[in-house]
Parts: sequence; structure tokens; C-alpha cells
Amino acid sequence: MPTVETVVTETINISSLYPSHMNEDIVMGFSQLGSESDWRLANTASIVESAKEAGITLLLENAEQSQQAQFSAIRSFIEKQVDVIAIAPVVQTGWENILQEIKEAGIPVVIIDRSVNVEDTSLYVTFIGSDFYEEGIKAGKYALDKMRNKPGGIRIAELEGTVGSTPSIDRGRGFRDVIQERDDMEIIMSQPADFTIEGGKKVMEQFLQEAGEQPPQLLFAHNDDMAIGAIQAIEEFGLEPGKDIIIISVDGTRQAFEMMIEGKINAVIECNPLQGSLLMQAAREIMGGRTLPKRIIPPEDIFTQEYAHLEIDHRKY
Ligand code: GYE
Repeated sequence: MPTVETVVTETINISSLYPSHMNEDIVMGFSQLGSESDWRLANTASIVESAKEAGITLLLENAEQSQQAQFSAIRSFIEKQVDVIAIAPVVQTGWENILQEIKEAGIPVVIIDRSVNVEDTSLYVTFIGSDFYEEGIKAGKYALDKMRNKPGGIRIAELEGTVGSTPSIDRGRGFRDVIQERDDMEIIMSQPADFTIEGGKKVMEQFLQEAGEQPPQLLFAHNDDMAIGAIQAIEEFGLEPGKDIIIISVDGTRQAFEMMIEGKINAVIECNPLQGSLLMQAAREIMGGRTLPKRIIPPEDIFTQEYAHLEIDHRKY
């Protein structure tokens, strides 16, 4: 079990809501949102493996970025009368009705990875996922530090993730809240690139063409895959990633570490996809009628190019 930092904002007594399944086999329906990035593949693999290890039967449906497909998967889980439903929500809005349907069926819900924007937080038991705002803050602090000796008029480009997704919204917010400290630092271009390599490459090509003689000096990519795509575009454009353009990304995949060692990415903010064991543990707790914190946050770090070589062999994804 990785150590976790739990923030208890509100707890509920689960035993009064759901009958105890202590000694029975647990069936979990899991609606995964897609397979857009290395982070996501590691997340899915972690959940599949941990279910096996925990002896929990996992019904997994991958929605490939469609909220509607998530709704269908969830309805199929309700029909099958699974014991617990886990949802990694593609976007944060629009969940009230389906969560209400699950509640009426008497099935507990765990939200994992990205969060949902619902007023009635009793619609789910717990949310296991990273603090994306904090990740944005870390990225902003690194940007300030890296550029501290550079004269003003610093041009920043931003590759955002999926529109409406919690990590994209909160990483962008955290980053802005920090860099506003210097009013000569400006995000001159910002666009969604779907958390994919192809998206990152395409949007970065556009950025470089639009910017012409005045390319951005710093790129904040909301994940490693988009940074990797952007690096291809930057090199094809004849500039040096990591030098002509400082690059900060989020996740901490093995490939991003390789790029850091090559000097093409300057810093990576860690976002941990290995959430499977936490999810299975939560399922067992719920079925055992125990109380869980409303929010479970895995611990996360920041890695810079200077130390990437020391860490790379420890990366698990
Ligand atoms: O950073 C990105 C993925 O929701 C935290 O989604 C996750 C993000 C992750 O596609 O690579």
C-alpha cells in the first residue's frame, strides 16, 4: 500500500446506507474514461491488477472520451446489480442525474482520478484523486524560478488537456495563480490538445507558425504526452526544446523522464496513476460497512532535469 495523505472534509457512516458484504465476493463496475495517454494506460493497468490481487471481480468499460458512453456503461452496471461502481469522469459537469440513478439502485460510488461537480456530495462515498490545483501551483513556481534572471516580457504557451476536465481546469488555474506574481510574464497562447501526443504536436505547430519571430520562451503542457508531441513540433521547426523553449509538463511517465535526461523537458510535476490498490481498499471498506474519508489524495513530487537520472529506474509507468 502506498502511503496516502487523506484530507477528511466530511465523513459518512456507510453501514447505515449499504448492507454489509463483508464475506461475500465483491463485483465492481468501473467506467474508465479513455486511453488517451501513458498515464491512462498505467491507471487502467493498475486497477485491473489490483482487482485481481484483491480478489475483486472487475467489470471494466472504456468510454474513449464520451460521457454518454460512461452513462451507458454505468446503466449496464446497475442492471447487473454490481456491488460498487467506480467512475473516472471524463469531464466534471453533468453527473447529477446518473449519480442519482445509482443512488436509487442502492449502489455505492467511488469517484476516481478526475472529480465531479455536484452539489450533493452524498451522491458518492469518496473521491480518490490528485490535487490538480496544487500541481498547477508547482508548475508555476518552477516557471517563476527558472525565469527569475530573464528580463521581462516572457512569452508562455500552454497546452491544455481535455476541455471541461478537472485536471485541465485546475492545473491551468494553479499555474496562473502563481505566475501572476510577475506581471511581465504572460500566457500568449493557450489551447486544448486533448492530452494526446498528436494533439500536442498539432497545436504546437500552430503556435510556432502564429508566433513567427517571437516564439514562446516557456511551454506549460498539462501532461507529458502533449509535451512529447510539442517537442517533435519544436524540433521540426528548428528550435531546441528545453533550451530555446523551457518545457514543464505533468504526470511523470518514463518517456518524460527520458526526455528530461536528454534535456528536452526541464521539469515534470508528478501525477500518480497507480490508484488501483487505493480503489480496491476503498471497495473493501465500503462493503465492510466502514467509514471512509471523503477525499483521498496520493502523495506527489516534482522532478527536474538535474535529478531525472537518479529517479528514472524507479519509475513504474
Ligand atoms: O494527467 C493525463 C490523462 O486525469 C490525471 O488525464 C488525469 C490526466 C493525466 O490523460 O495524462
